[in-house]
Amino acid sequence: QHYPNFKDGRNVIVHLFEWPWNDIAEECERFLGPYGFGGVQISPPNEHISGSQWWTRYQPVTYYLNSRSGSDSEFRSMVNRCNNVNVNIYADVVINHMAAWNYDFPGVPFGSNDFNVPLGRCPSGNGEIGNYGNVEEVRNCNLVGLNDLQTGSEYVRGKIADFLNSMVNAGVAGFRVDAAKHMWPGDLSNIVSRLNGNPYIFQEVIDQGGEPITAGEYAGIGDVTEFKHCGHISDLGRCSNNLANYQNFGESWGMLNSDAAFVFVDNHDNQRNHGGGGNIVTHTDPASYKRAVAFMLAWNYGTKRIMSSFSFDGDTDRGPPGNGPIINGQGTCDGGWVCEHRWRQIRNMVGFSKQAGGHGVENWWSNGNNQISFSRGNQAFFAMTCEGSMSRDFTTGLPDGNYCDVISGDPTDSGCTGMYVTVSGGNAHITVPSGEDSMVAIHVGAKS
Ligand code: ARE
Ligand code: CA
Repeated sequence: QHYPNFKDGRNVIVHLFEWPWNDIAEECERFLGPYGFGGVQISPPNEHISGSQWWTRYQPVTYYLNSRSGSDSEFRSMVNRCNNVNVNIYADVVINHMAAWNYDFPGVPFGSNDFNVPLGRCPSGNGEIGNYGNVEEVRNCNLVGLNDLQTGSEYVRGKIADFLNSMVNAGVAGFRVDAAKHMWPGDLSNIVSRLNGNPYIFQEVIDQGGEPITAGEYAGIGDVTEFKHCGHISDLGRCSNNLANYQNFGESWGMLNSDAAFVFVDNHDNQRNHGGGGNIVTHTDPASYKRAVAFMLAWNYGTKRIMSSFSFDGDTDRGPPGNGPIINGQGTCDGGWVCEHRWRQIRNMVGFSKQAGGHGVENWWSNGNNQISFSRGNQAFFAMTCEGSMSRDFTTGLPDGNYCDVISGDPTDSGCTGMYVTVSGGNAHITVPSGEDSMVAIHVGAKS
């Protein structure tokens, strides 16, 4: 289904890529709950091949909830602790395939008659996907050697549904379906129909145009990743496409309907040039990245996910640092963990997004070029410049009062550690700085 089962008006998901379950539980209680995050996308929780590379998680061996991130009991404890502070858990599920080996997985069990290649259902000569223009090949052959399941079979569907239901029963709120492009929509929809409750479904389908399989084919089952968003929002972050052009950013740009779109700036693949990467802005370019994430969170399009990475210094196979994330005295991370979600400009825009809720974009203004502002109903107001600093009277659409700019600082009990903005008669004189944080963001949740 399309509804993420968010609690308490929360509406942003963070991907805590490769975080251990115990650390996620702590993070829910000490940070994600208080800052208004709606949920966490976790790395695949079931047993996988061994090895230090991050991508071993995408090679399942059994459906036991036992992985590099932790044991079955640690998993259950994490789900409970996060749920208790209104933060949902969304599991990344690898159900198109098993590991790249010999079609024998006794721990499920799956044998050679559960896989498309040995059953003779893959039309390519070598059992591999080579041609994304051939739909049958994309869906019935092996993706980079990964043993492709025959998801048309009653037995395979039942095993997958049992696996997913074991997590629903533990309190998981939804699933990221890995490699959904490689599954027939009818098979996936049958599996989803077997699930208990109403878990949120978001499907990974890389659709940049130019292939016969489209993201839209999956929109009836649940949300679908909108990869076109990554490039467009990266352009915005880098100030390489006029901000004024973003006035109608959404469906009319050839992207999915907002109701079905799952959006993000970068993900664990394209930040390291896997999965059709390319020109995507990441944490390695902080100024551009903060602008891109902030605009995504301020805007009213799609269900939003923030990336939280570990650094890999160009080594695209490198796995996570051996120890879990270390939180330093500034409240950011050390030990090789980037924790973009803890950067002030990003975490505070999560609160902005919660406050903006379902309110539409209003009071759009631009100088026709590279300076913009808009409100979200009468709840929140955002301004950005890619063209020097801007100082002017803005129509904010907000009730009168003193607001805290959550980009330059944090609201405190006594006021604000950053810039104050005074709204009077709905208007405010604001100076938006040029340079690293060329934005101002205020909302009624941070008003004195
Ligand atoms: C690893 C090794 C391989 C080896 C394989 C088997 O890197 O060399 O052959 O193991 O031993 C991840 C990694 C892979 C890794 C795999 C398994 O990215 O490198 O392989 O785990 O360990 C396509 C799919 C899309 C997929 C991307 C990566 O359509 O679904 O490729 N993304 C998901 C995950 C990945 C994960 C998998 C799927 C597999 O997010 O993290 O792989 O579970 C065009 C097409 C795209 C296509 C893209 C491929 O853009 O439009 O559809 O994406 O090309 O470059
Ligand atoms: Ca398949």
